[in-house]
Amino acid sequence: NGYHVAVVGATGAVGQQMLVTLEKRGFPIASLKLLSSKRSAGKEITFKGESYTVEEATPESFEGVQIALFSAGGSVSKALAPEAVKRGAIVVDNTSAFRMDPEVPLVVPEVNAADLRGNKGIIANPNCSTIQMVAALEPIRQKLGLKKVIVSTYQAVSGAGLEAVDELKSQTADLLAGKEAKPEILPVGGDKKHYQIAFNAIPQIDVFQENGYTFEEMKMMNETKKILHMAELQVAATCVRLPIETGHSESVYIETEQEGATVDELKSLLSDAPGVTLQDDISQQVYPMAANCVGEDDVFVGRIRRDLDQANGYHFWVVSDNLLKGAALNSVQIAESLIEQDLLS
Ligand code: 11C
Repeated sequence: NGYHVAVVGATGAVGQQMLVTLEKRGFPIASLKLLSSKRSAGKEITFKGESYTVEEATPESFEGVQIALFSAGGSVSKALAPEAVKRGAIVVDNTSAFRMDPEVPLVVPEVNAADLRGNKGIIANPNCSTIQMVAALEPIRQKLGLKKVIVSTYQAVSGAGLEAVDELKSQTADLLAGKEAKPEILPVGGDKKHYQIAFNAIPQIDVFQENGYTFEEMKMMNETKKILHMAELQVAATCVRLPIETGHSESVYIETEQEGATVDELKSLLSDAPGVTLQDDISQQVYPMAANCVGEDDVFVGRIRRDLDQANGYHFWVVSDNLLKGAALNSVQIAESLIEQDLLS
């Protein structure tokens, strides 16, 4: 009983968390295929006590697959997601390959699960830093409306993959041992220059665009408008990488349509919101922190304040595990929502 499932990119940082999440949530699996690039094929992975050999993903791998969770990079998704769909699978794609395609729903189930109904086989999982922000914005938008969002991020290296995590660890050890740092990956694998991430803050995530923003910043801006169905929303992002292994943090400033809501009203909206945990008690120094969100499913919100000049302005701090709600968990929740809505044959 259950579904024929494939995980593409099973050996990566997100792929590993997809398997953890499928197991933890008891996702109904009739059969499981673990797929990867040629380089990682042949590796053994244990799932629910059984050993699986990772196979190289090819178009034929998707014969008989009903749901394919992709997280192996944009080029793999572009090449193989349509092949999977051709063979009858529904694809949940964790890359940026199809997110802005008007035919492709971009979904955070707590926010816009209904968008799944229009799918044509591919569903996009948003960027991690977008997901945690919209989960916090939606309950506020529903009650108070939303005009403007300005966000600065403090992002963990696992967003850039396991090699970036290794780079942070080895660089930190080298520097503490008095050796030279040898940056080879961050800020972006294929870019012209690489910078030290240990003991640093790098204001570049993903490649620069012609307008001066990075692609990560543009993803946050464009994806937020699409998920909230608000093309007119004013959004600006600044994305920064910090020497943190896992857990993205965000400082968010918003202006609502309605003026004058109190901080307690915002707290109440957020504490009732699905997938959100309010951690906000400054009298006890309670606020969300990256180190505490690792392995947790929720989006944590705290430090809620009214702007001192702007009657409809608010500031808050949003933290979540970028590999879970930011990626693997949200993908599995999309699959669960497809089942709930009877959209998986
Ligand atoms: C990061 N947010 O932290 C990125 C990783 O578009 O799915 C996710 C990239 C993406 O580096």
